[in-house]
Amino acid sequence: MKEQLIKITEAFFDAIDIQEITTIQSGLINNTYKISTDKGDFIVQQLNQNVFKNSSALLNNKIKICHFLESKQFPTITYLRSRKGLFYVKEGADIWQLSCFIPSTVKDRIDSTEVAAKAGEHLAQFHEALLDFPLDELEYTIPDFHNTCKRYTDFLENVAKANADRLVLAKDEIKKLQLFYSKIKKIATAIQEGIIPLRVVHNDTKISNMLFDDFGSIICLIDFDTLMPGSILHDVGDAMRSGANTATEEEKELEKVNFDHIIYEAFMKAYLDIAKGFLTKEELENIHLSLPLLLFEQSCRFLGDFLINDPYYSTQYELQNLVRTKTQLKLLEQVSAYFKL
Ligand code: GN1
Ligand code: MG
Repeated sequence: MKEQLIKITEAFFDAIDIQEITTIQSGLINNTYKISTDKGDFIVQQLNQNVFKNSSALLNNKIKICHFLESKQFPTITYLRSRKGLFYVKEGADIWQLSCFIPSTVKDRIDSTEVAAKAGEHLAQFHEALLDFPLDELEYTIPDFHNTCKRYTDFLENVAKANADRLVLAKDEIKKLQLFYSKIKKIATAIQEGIIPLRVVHNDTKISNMLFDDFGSIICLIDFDTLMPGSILHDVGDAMRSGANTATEEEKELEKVNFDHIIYEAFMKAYLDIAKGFLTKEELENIHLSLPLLLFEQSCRFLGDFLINDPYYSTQYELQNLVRTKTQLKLLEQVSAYFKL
């Protein structure tokens, strides 16, 4: 690995001495490393081109948005240009990017109402900062990424072609998702029909994509791979899917997984204090559906992947995508009871 990383970093610097390499484990999609060098610390990331088939769309979106945020002095990631003047390098068929490492703490979940409020505030400020970014300058890096209706039909297709053993293991979860769809269909359709407006959103706002300082404030959001037009409901829901879980999406002991409504309410209050200034009536009326929508969608994605032997999400053990599904479904049940859905 070191030899490969030397080759990549040398495309950015004339001479560079890599002193230490650390693999960053938290993402499920790309390969990410932190390197400590004589020129400072950097993040080197290899794009997963099975997932991101349109790499130039992704690179365009990322760089345009980072520059736009920088022009507003809104904190963001800094990508470096290679010696050829590009924001990436190609190594064979692989695409790599290099960005400045930001000393910070990464959290999987939110542990206090103060942090919840700071996260809600930051997400609203992020959406607000992007209000005047022209939507038509962004490309769709993954079409239908948060099209929940399509995620559900894709899931049903995977049920139809499932591995027989896994189908038996997942029969209760499949039934739960089939029963729940009617509760989420209306809002999912309203998003597809544009009743809920399209805005520039992040689309992957799990808490581990927020960098925190020592005081629990957010330094910036990271992982702009899926930044594209979408609904703010997706960002709010995805932040709370991880933030308001008393455990993580990987927890095997389900009794540890619970919906923390105190964290949820603290986050939402801070988010809405700012966002009520720019959200439409339809967004405000439906904002409480953000979390169940995303929990449902994520369950369809994890379980759909499990049923066809995990081609999408990286796994370290056999039943991991089923475990992930169960954490999302447990939260979905509690959240539905909380909102009386
Ligand atoms: C993936 O990039 P990463 O690993 O943080 C996924 C998200 C899921 C998440 C679940 C491009 O995010 O949509 O919510 O896993 N990203 C993509 O942990 O599919
Ligand atoms: Mg991501």
